[in-house]
Amino acid sequence: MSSTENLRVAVVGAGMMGADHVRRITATISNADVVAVVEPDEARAAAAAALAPGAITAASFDEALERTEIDGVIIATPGFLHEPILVTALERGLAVLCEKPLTTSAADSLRIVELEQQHAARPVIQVGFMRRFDAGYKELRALRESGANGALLALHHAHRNPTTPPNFSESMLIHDSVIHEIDIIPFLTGEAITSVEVKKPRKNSLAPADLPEPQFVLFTTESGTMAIVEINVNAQFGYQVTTDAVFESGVAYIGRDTAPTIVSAGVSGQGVTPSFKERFGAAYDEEVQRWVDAARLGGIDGPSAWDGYTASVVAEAAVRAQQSGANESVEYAVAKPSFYAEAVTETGAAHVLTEA
Ligand code: ISE
Repeated sequence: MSSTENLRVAVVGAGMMGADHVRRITATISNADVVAVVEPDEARAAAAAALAPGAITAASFDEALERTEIDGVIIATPGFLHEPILVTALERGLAVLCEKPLTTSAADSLRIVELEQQHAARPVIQVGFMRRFDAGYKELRALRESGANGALLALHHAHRNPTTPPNFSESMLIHDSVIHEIDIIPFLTGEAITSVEVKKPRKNSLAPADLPEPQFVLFTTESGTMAIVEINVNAQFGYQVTTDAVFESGVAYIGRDTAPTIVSAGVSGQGVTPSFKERFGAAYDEEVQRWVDAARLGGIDGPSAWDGYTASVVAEAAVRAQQSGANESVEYAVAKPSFYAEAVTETGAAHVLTEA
């Protein structure tokens, strides 16, 4: 495509995240149009397409590809449905922004990484780890890189959602939720995760009967930095994601003051964001804009399929740790291919191309 034309985007999956991306591309960011909403649920498809004048609705990705011209695809279906869409997109030479997780198994993610190298001259799949675009996480990473407070010793993460959707399973605590920390820990520390352990405190009686949570997931990185994640997805009160970083000579925290302080009826207090859409709204806007701008030039500007693969390996070890109660080591099957090794930007991203 010419770099002066808008990117023609298909959004696959019109649930909460997919519909939000349709709105974002249409109303908030520039240089892209939603041309297709792919969603088997007709009511959802129509509701999302109504946000994007001119977009068609289709029950499958193949149908959308037959009916309209598409340059890029945002994959926002549940994670276990990502792989076939990724394969089709690679075969068709499309730009891809794939919501997390890349896939729900390390073997499937590795297959995607291999397929991408066969089909493309450079990475074309960006993975939707939006926290890398959040101002707080970027600042924390810069603080660690500056060395101003010495080495980073430990991280405390709280990851709290108000409730879970139906059928949210124990392994989804990892694949759907903790996958964000699995990506952000290497981003913050600059190191790979080497082992993981899970502890389960007293169960919240307000969580579904078959969902033992909250849980504590403890990760260790190459140098011995430890990161503890409280995953707590039936916390009732709202959405909260915080990180406290413990350095040798200081502590830094992010995520506590993301909503305005309200003074009313004799009380002063801070609101809590209702969901990830608000907590990470600005990060999603930046993520999608940067993907669009890179995709129009044939590149990506954010986490790659390789980052998606390494996260899948750690997630699999964490699910093993949920079951075994043991400290599970993390083994990466292959070393990072040179295909993925290019200049690193502020978001840990590679493959940003510039206009000729
Ligand atoms: C959801 O899918 C997300 O990606 C949110 O960021 C995360 O906090 C939540 O736990 C997931 O279910």
